[in-house]
Amino acid sequence: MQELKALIFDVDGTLADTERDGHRVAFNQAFAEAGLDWEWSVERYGQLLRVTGGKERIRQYLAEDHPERLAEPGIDQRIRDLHAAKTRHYVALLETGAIPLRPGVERLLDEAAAAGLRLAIATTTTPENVTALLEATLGEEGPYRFEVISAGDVVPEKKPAPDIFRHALEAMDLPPEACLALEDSDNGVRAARGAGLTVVVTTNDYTREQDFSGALVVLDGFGEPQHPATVLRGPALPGPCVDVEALRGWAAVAQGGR
Ligand code: XBP
Ligand code: MG
Repeated sequence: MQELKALIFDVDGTLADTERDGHRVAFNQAFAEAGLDWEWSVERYGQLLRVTGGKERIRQYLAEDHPERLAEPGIDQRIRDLHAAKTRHYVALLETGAIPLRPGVERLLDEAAAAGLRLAIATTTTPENVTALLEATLGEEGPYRFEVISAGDVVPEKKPAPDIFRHALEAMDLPPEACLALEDSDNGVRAARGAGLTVVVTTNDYTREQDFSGALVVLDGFGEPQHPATVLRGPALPGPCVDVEALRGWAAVAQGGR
């Protein structure tokens, strides 16, 4: 049996609830700054989240709501400029400390590191965003807790393509059987499964109703000893929250013939 050696974390929606009060707000700030009257409501943003990647999301919005804009000369550069402004606003927002880690994340990172598990990140978001989130929540050393940060345009195709998880696996020189992926969305589950990984899902407000049939286990969060997590589907939790013992147990279940 292949022993569990590493955890590969998604960022947006998994490490922190960044989308509604972070990315969405920053997109709207970038639009307003550019003199555009585009405004993404909480609900509209939920629909647009089907498309991963900020530049790709702006393009999808234009295709749906302003298709004539896509034919304008220079539109590709316009999207890149809008997205660069959005990243600037998003990083500034994170630096205010407005977005905390989800409950249980810091505990789990500490426990995993203490148990000798290797830690990596596989995300569609821009690398600067990951660094800013980890520094704002875990301090200057935050990013260094992860030996690999695979992010954004480093691969040609974003989730649900498996490329970003393959990128992280290659960087760690580990087979997928030695790792677990921690995700929050159906796009993320498809990407991780495509790379051969077993997936543990923690849902959030935007992803709760999605189809997680590819995941081994689905929970409502990582939980804390005083605030237990609930398993929504899959094998039971041995204790009140997701810890190294639970992850090792699930990795063993996955090896047992999934
Ligand atoms: C995250 C995303 C990202 C962020 C925005 O998906 O889809 O696009 O919403 O980031 P996942 P950028 O959690 O599955 O990685 O604007 O930097 O692209
Ligand atoms: Mg996510």
